[in-house]
Amino acid sequence: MAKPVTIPGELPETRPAGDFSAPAHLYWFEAGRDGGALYLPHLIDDASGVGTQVVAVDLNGDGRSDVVVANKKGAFVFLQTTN
Ligand SMILES: [Ca+2]
Repeated sequence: MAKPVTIPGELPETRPAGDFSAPAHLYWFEAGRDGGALYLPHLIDDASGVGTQVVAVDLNGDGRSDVVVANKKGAFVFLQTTN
C-alpha cells in the first residue's frame, strides 16, 4: 500500500474540469524525507500547464534535466539554468 506524502507550502487550486481560463501551472517536485516522504514544489511556469505529454530529458547536453510538455496550448521547452 502506498504511504501518504507531504507537500509543504501552498499550491494553487486545481482547475475545475473544462475550465481553461485559470492559470496552468507546471511544477517539479524535489523529493526528500521528513519522517516520511516529502515533496517540495518548485514552480517552472504559470502559463503552460502539463497536459498529457511530459518528458524530463537533457536536451542541450549540459548535464541538467530539461522539461518538455505538449498539451492543447502547444508544445513548450523549459531549459534548466544555473539560477
Ligand atoms: Ca539541459
